Amino acid sequence: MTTSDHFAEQRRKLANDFHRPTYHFTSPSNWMNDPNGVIQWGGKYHLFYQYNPNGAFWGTMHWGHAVSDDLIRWVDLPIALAPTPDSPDESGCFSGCAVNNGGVPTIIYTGTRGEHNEQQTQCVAISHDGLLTWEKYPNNPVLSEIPIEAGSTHDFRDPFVWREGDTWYMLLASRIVGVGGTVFLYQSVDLLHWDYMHPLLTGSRDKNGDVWECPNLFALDNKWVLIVSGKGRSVPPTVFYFIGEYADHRFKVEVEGVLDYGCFYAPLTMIDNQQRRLLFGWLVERRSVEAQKTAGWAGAHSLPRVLSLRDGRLNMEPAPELNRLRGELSDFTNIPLSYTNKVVNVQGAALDVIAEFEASGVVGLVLACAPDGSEQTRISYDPEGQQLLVTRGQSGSSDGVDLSPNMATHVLFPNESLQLRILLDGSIVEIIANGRTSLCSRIYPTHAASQGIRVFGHGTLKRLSIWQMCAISQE
Ligand code: DQQ
Repeated sequence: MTTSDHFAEQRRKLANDFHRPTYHFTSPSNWMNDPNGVIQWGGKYHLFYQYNPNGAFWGTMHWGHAVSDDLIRWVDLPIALAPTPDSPDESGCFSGCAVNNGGVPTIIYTGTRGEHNEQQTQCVAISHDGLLTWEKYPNNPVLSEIPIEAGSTHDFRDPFVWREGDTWYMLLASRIVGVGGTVFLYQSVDLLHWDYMHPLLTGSRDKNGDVWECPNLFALDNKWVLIVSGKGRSVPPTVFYFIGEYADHRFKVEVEGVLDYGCFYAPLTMIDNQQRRLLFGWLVERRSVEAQKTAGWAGAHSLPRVLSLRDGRLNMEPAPELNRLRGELSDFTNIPLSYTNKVVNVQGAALDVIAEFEASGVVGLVLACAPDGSEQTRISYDPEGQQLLVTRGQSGSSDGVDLSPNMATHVLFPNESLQLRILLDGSIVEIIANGRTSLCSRIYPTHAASQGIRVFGHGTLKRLSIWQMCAISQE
């Protein structure tokens, strides 16, 4: 059986699971997490991802690989990186990036050793056959020493590399013990010998987490943006962004924000040949490991988002290529709302929804609703409290599933209406409000028939457009 037949077979076996997304990328089966090494090569988009081929749980990290002509439909390729016994990545090939080094596709990633992946060093691999197979640099690791100011820690990972003139720069995510998450800046002329420069930014432990992971630094609309994933004792895993000036290899923060208020984590960005800065994130499961193992798969990626700056804030729009998956449209305008739920005569578990509200009080939508309303997920906005809320108490099974509400602060400008873009796909609910507040959530309805839609609130639903979405896989 070829690799592609094998992956197709795995996808076919899971195709009837109505929690599994149909138009978001997920691995053929088993566990996946962070996007890795996203790069455009020869016109095609390559997506790598943290992958455990041994089951639907985190461990033995490999790099899965998929390729796409259009950013939306992905073809599975063979595993790109696997741990090599008795080597710096013998326990795992952790996250990293891919760059074009004078025509040579090059991956820079973190190799781990030790039972708890506690030895984290930076490794290089190159491809001679157009990104299909990868040869690890024989003298790996290329960097193993953690800067002394970090203190006593083993967190030292997730290289993000870019080029300025003839010099390569790299950020590595780590922590300064007792202070907070940090990103260390390095430079190199050949991607193999790295000189440490200084911490580019260190967060506050209480606000941004004890440790940072998966950094990104890039120019955007005349500013620079740093994105990090932070976590720790007082902070659940959260993606933070910082906008500011980057000059003389120092970063001065002007604005900071939370990139997502739900289950979106460890994003990676790339620039494509249309000069778009694209962001891919991991949508974390919100059910027990046992439930994941029973399902046979875990993890998915967000739809790629195009980043821009608007009014000094980070703006995110799903890549317009997504519109090619739109099927039947149901369109409504100027629906007067009453506080009780009004049934919208549309059903679906794979939907792209645009809703625009003129809110005089709390307004919202109910999705994934059972015919009798016994199961439902409520998305509401309170203009007074400036809060976007996803209520999951009735979303479905309570067996090992997180039913707690998701909340985001969302401030509307004077006279601005509430605009919600909702991408519902099986267990995935991706919400972007007015292009700038992101809240991704996971739900696990118990009935395949929980597909109804209702609207409610005080005010007017000026526009409601609902597209049925086509699946991206043949299986
Ligand atoms: N996931 C990887 C690490 C990274 C973490 C391991 C973030 O490289 O720090 O699977 O989700």
